[in-house]
Amino acid sequence: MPRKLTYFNINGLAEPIRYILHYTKQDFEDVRLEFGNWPDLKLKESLPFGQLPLYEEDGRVLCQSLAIAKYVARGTDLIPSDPWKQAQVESAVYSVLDYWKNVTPVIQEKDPAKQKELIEKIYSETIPYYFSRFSKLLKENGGYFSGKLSWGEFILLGIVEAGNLFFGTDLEKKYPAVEAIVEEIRNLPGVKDYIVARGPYNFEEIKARLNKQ
Ligand SMILES: N[C@@H](CCC(=O)N[C@@H](CS)C(=O)NCC(=O)O)C(=O)O
Repeated sequence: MPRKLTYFNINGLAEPIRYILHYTKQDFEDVRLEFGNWPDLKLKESLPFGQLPLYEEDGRVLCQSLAIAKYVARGTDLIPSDPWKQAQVESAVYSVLDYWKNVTPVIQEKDPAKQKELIEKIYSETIPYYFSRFSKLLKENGGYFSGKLSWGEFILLGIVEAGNLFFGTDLEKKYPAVEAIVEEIRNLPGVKDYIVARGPYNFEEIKARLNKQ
């Protein structure tokens, strides 16, 4: 079954999907666009909502990173069988994305002084607010969002790493429960090899592009 995931050559919203595909040993074409070539208007117009990631399988297309992540996790042990646990995972995932919605306007801010001010607020308010709650959820549920590893913790890892790339730090270090799950997933078979093969991301290119706009 040919699978294709298209995104930018950065971690962002696609990395948890890449991690799940590698962990669950599903072959896929990992298409990475360079920021310098975006917007590719022809491609953008062909996308269901003009944005990436896009997942393709057997001629069908799917957008929205969470829907894609959950779809590629189906039929694996990453989806809890109990409906309540499934809902617990989704509740956590939506909260992780709520956190990220606070960060994206800061990444996109072009005025350096304003961006500095916004980063300070993210550090003093947003990160402590959300990360303390992610920690609490993980601690209350045996280190996971619903008692065992699910696609939800992959989303958390992806969003933590996307923030780390932008802020130039390791946000999880101050939150041991978050750090533990992040490290657990990074060391999973499939994921570990992928990270080694992939190497680190470089945020300079995206910064240069955002500054040019
Ligand atoms: N809710 C969407 C958001 C997708 C999104 O924001 N994609 C961004 C990259 S992270 C994008 O395609 N930006 C380019 C553009 O909008 O032209 C998802 O989760 O997939």
